[in-house]
Amino acid sequence: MKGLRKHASLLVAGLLIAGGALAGCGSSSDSASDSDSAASVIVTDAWIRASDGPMTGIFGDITNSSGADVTIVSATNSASSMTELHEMAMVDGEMVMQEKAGGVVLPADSTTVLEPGGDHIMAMGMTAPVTPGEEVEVSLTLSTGETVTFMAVAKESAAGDEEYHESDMDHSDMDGDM
Ligand SMILES: [Cu+2]
Repeated sequence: MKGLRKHASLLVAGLLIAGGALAGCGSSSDSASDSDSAASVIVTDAWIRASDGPMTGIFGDITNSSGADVTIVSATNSASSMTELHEMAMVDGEMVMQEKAGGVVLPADSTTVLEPGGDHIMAMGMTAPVTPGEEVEVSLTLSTGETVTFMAVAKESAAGDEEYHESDMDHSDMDGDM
């Protein structure tokens, strides 16, 4: 009996670990074995706004070459305890950022740009300042069950401070490579 119980609790622990990778994505079951699409979503030119905290934005170009829409359902990063997917919205005549319901959709065979003034990844609850040149690891969990991990390099940017006022969207110091 003892042995059986021990085995059962190990099994539960294993399921919890496996389930963690799919958090927020209840419907995808066996897509982790679908290696064909492993590299179908690629992040380039990723950067994080250098900041003393408590929160800052993460940006980049995300290319989905899979032929089907894919959704970023959640994210994590090494610079903060909490990560949200944000969008800009007009609230009471002012542009503010808010959590994007349902995640960020990456349309099939196209590149989605995360940039100041648009959809972005938000590092919240930073435990230490992020200084220019520093690299932060970011992981995205996709609706396919895949995880995409990349490094974002910290850059100074005056573009859109955390409130992202509409008039702040003219950012000349960004090296737009698109
Ligand atoms: Cu934000």
